Order: sequence, then structure tokens, then C-alpha cells
Amino acid sequence: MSTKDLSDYDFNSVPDAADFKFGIVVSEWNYEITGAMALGAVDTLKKHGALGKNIVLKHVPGSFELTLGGQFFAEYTDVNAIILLGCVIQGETRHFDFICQGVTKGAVDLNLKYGIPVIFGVLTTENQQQAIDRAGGRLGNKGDEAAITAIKMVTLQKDFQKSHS
Ligand code: DLZ
Repeated sequence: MSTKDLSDYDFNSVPDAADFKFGIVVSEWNYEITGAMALGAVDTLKKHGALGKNIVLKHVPGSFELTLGGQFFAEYTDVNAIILLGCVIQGETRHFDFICQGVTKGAVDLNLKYGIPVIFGVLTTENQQQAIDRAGGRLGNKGDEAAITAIKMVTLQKDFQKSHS
């Protein structure tokens, strides 16, 4: 069992995000969890310089819809990165497996199709407590981690673009 804050990181190792634009898609299913992840993500982006006007938040009904929400961002906006936030909690049926497979594959496909970072911020837990622990609880906040990953990946993409121009 994990006891470490998984979101613990070196603040100075994260690049400045002042010039970047972010789209965040939040699943309404298990919103007490995903809402806390969204707050963490926005807060972390701002801590690293992102401007409020450059962070756009949209909601979808469930984690299965995160992929299409992300695709809308890719097609209709000029964001530099898209963060998908969801929480799938294991139930008594195989629904869990299908949703997890769908959104994971969907996120991979979006990354490759649009060539911008699409960050997988989806908790897949056995129970509610494991999700609470990872959404601002004792093991950190998956939303914060997704925000940091987004900043790092946009910076990496810009590095490549600079060296190829
Ligand atoms: C239907 C469903 C179930 C059972 N569980 C979850 C869950 O734990 N987390 C989540 O984000 N969404 C869940 N959903 C909803 C699906 O993601 C989706 O919204 C519906 O199947 C409609 O496409």
C-alpha cells in the first residue's frame, strides 16, 4: 500500500507556463473526486505561471466521454495541451474495464492524431477511499500531477519545434 504523497515534486524543476494555453476536460461522474482534481490542476497551472484566461474548463458526463471532449478542444481551439480528468471506480460488473480501456485508448489516439499533449488524468481505483486519497487526500492530487505533466510536455514540444525551425 502506498504511503507517500505521489504529487510531491521539485517546484523548480517545472518550466514556466506563462505563454501556454490549456484545455481541461472534467468528467461529472464521481464529481466529488474529479472536481477536486480539477481544482488541483488549475491551481498547479497557475502556480507555474499560466494565466486564468488561458485555462479553459469543460465538463462531460462520464470518463467514457473524455476522449471526445478532448477531440473538441483539439479541433475547435488553439490550446497547447489537453488534460483529461476522470475517476472510474470498480463496481460489480465489467463496466469498469470497458470504460478504462475506452478512455485509455482514446487518449493515446488523440495524442497521436493531433500531435499535441493529451494528458491522462484518470483515476482507476478499487474503491472510493483510494480515489479520495489521490484527489487532494493523503496521497496527493492526480490533477496536480496531470498539470505538471502537461507543462513539461508542452515545453518539450516547443523545444523540438525550435530546433527544427
Ligand atoms: C456508467 C458508468 C459507471 C458504471 N461508472 C463510471 C465511473 O466509475 N466513472 C465514470 O467516469 N463514468 C462511469 N460511468 C459513465 C460512463 O463513463 C459513460 O458516461 C456512460 O457509459 C455513457 O457513455
